[in-house]
This record gives sequence, structure tokens and C-alpha cells, in this order.
Amino acid sequence: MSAHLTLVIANKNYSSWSMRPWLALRSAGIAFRERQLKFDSQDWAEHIGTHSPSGLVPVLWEGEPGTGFATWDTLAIIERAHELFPSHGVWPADPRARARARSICAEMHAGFRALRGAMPMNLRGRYPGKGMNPDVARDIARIAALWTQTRRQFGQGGPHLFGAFCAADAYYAPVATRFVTYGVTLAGAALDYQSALLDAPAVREWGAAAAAETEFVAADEPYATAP
Ligand SMILES: N[C@@H](CCC(=O)N[C@@H](CS)C(=O)NCC(=O)O)C(=O)O
Repeated sequence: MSAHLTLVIANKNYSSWSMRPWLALRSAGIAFRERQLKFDSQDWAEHIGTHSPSGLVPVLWEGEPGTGFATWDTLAIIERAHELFPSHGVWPADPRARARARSICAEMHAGFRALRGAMPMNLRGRYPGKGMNPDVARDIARIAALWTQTRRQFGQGGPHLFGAFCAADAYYAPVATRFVTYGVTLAGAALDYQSALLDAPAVREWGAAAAAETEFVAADEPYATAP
């Protein structure tokens, strides 16, 4: 692997899909540059066309954005990172654990639409009680069960879903922060895991950068009025 890596992302406060591969790369100790295109900005309007084949973020470039080799969509980026750095623990080493990690990432990728729609990621925001409805409650119950079962079956080696932090934890980190934003309280093993996830160094690093952002993105702020 010779070309440097650049991850194109959006706002750290709002972009859950940007957060996932950023955490996976950072936690795996894979060096990369960051190119942030903030939502609704002139920078986005000028560069999204060359920096993202799909028009969405995140995108991982091997080489410079626009001229290097692009991989887009979070799951594809994580698989590419695993292929480039197979010994960095992007996925768990054990084949069954790895299969399970892929299953739960795919479930997150394609599902939990009620939760994602009613409780958009907003690390700075605090809207306890907002966004709750029966469909969201079902998503939350499934996530709590999934975290509890995965920890019980695969989590002996550490505080994360598969022991050490891996892509599956990166995938659920924006859910853990949503539960803080919207005041969703968990219990037992699910709560313990949420606490460990929020305390992971890469999650804290991303969270600090998100807290320093000042942009207000109306599309991600259903419970606030623009300042
Ligand atoms: N399935 C995609 C989803 C990417 C996505 O929806 N990204 C959002 C930001 S979190 C985006 O680029 N939105 C810009 C737009 O819709 O114009 C992935 O996993 O990467």
C-alpha cells in the first residue's frame, strides 16, 4: 500500500455515516488524512462532484481526492481498510466473530430506520424525550438485545462487542451518542457497553471535535429552531 489515504467526511456533529469509518480507521491505528466538506457550504458545492462518485460522504481515497482511487459507502470503506490492513483488527480475527460483526453492521446499515429518522445524530444537542414513538422503541429494544447478546457471546476479551474495539463498535457509536442526545436510558449489559463505547478514545476524539463545531444544519435539527 503506497498511496496515502484520505477520508472525505462531513460535519462531525451530524454525519453518522462519516463517523463510522473514521472511528474504524482511527481505532485500528491506520494513518489517514481527513478532508471535511461541511453540509450546505460553498466548499461542499464546489468539491462534492469531484470528491464523491455517489455525491454522498464518506469516501475513502487512496491518493488525493478526485485523482486517486475511490471507495465509497461505509461498508465498502471498512472492507477496503480490512483488505489493505488485514492484521489491524478492523474486523475480529475469529471467522465466526467476524461473520457476526458483519451481520450486525449490515443490520445497522440497512435498518433501524425509525430511530435514524426520528433521532438524527447530533452530538452537541440535548433533546430528552424527543423522537420517541412505538417504532423507535422497537428499534431501541432490538439494539439493546443485540448489544447484550453479542457481548455475552463474543465480548470476553474486552469491553466492546467483540472484546477489542472493531468496526462493529464504530457502526453502533452513533447510536450510543443518539441515546445521550435524546435521553434514552438503557440498563444492565447494554448500558455498560454504551458507557464503554462512549469512553473509547476515538469516540471521545470525534466527540470533542463535534462539540467545537458551530454550524447549524436545519435538516438534522427537527427539534430546534435556527439560531
Ligand atoms: N449508505 C451510505 C450513506 C451515506 C450518506 O447518506 N451520507 C450522508 C451524510 S451522513 C450524505 O452524504 N448526505 C448528503 C446529501 O444527502 O446530499 C454510506 O453508508 O456511506
